[in-house]
Amino acid sequence: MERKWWKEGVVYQVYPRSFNDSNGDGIGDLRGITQKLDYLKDLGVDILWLSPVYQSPNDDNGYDISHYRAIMEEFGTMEDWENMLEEIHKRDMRLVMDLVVNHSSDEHAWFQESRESKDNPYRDYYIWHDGKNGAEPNNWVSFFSGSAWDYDEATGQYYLHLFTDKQPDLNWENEQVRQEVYDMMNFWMDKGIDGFRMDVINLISKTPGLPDAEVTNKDNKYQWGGEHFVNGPRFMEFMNEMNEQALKHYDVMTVGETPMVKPEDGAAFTDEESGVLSMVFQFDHMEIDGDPGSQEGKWSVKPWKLSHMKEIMTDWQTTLNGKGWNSLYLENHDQPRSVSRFGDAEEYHQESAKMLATFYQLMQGTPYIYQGQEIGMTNVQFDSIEDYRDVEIHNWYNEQVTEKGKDKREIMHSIFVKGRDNARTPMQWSDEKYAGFSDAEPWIKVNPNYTSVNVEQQQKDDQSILNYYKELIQVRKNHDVLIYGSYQLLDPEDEQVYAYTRELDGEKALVVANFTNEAIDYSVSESFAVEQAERLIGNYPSEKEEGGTLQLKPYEARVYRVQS
Ligand code: ISL
Ligand code: CA
Repeated sequence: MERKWWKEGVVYQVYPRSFNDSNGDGIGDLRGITQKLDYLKDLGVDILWLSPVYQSPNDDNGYDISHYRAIMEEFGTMEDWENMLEEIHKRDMRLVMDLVVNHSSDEHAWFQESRESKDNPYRDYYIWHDGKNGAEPNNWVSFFSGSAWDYDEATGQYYLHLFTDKQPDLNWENEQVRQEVYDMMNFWMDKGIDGFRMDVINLISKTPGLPDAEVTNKDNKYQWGGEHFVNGPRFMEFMNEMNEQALKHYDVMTVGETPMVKPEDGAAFTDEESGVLSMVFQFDHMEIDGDPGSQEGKWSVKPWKLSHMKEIMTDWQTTLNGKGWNSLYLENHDQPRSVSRFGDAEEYHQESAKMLATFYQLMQGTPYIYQGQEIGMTNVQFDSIEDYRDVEIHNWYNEQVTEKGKDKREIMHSIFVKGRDNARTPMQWSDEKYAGFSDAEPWIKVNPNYTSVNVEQQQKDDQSILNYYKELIQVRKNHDVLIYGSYQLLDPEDEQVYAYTRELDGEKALVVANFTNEAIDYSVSESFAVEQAERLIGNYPSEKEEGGTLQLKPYEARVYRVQS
């Protein structure tokens, strides 16, 4: 396997709006990020990925871009951005920018032109169609509820939007659109960035003719049309072209956000010889506690099983081994907080947050940390729907409660468990008012637990989650086996302990993670000589044990290494 800086590095995702506000308007900004670079360097991360900072009307917090080469005013100026990049590079860190090109904002000049008239030169930059029998051109549902089409009075046609109606899909069949995208990418790479995270990049190619989706849910007016746009017919062709015309001329990393991909797709997309991306974000493990096949999709709340988690992670680990490269994550700006989701955010907050970090960061792939994860930030519950800011949450609430009359408490519960605003409350820097994020009232409420969960407090405490993250990052960096080694799962059926080994050139590591709040005697497979092993890290003080049985405490995680 080829050595690469982006395989060895750890990525930290910043959601700029919620990270750090430098000018007291309640909104995080670029200078705010620059102020925290020393913090990030000290944490040990190598690569920063910023969620979009481009000009945007913020219907979907920057994932609706109205100018691809301008900085959002609320976040600062191009000069602030350039200064931030310089400061990142000075510290030997790198910068990955978000690339959102499946769609733009409806306020982008291209769309403003496009909707003017049917013969406007920009008409074909987007996907316009006549209605069918007085209704939408097809039956596709939007990711964010309702039809994926919106009628535009001016020209009497519908335009496609897989996300909100303010996020019209760009028409990738149009060569000019593709050229605009590549030119824009080169513009940012010429400025010196080190890569792109590509938003829903595997949705850019749609089946010609845009046929109806298969009706899988008779009760629903609109249907999931993934078969017509996930990894669509020209996806690889477009990506190869993008590599030729932009990416391959720079030393950059790319990570494709690719909903619905399977390990075989992931292996093909990231293949070292024939692939088109450095890595992808897969979603299989994020769907483990929902029901993607049901009417409610992600909003259905379902218990999950550790054996299922093992099956998913192992499939990704083994299918990509020796071919492509994994990304490793438990959180991002769209997902609930991992300690609330997979650990115990109350009684074993510290233990389970550390255990989860150990479990996912030491697999084969590049680990991603989402802001606040390193201090164990948790989910939040706001009593009133008015306190939520996310368009997905509001669309869901309106559809279910306002339109369908569903039980409000039930819908609020699904929002507490799955809503994206769980990840978007302000970063908790200290126990000062507004968690040290801002001097003014933030754009979204702070999680009330900031008085006990915050950076300042954890910096002072040797045993904190934050200090464990620092140590863990160094352990991985110091052992090639934890970066490049192959992965083998132990005990696939065990519902309590997740254990796996890594192996590289005669060196072996063992990762053991207790996912329960009980003490467990775990006997290590004879394939790993734990008696002769060196302990690399653990989330409880180490104790001498006899033989190959580990007495694991609640949510305990340990890592061992042997050299043969
Ligand atoms: O967030 C999800 C479920 O709540 C996903 O379905 C998500 O919408 C999907 O992964 C695409 O996400 C990306 O594109 C969206 C944007 O809203 C997300 O924030 C972004 O990560 C549209 O640009
Ligand atoms: Ca600000």
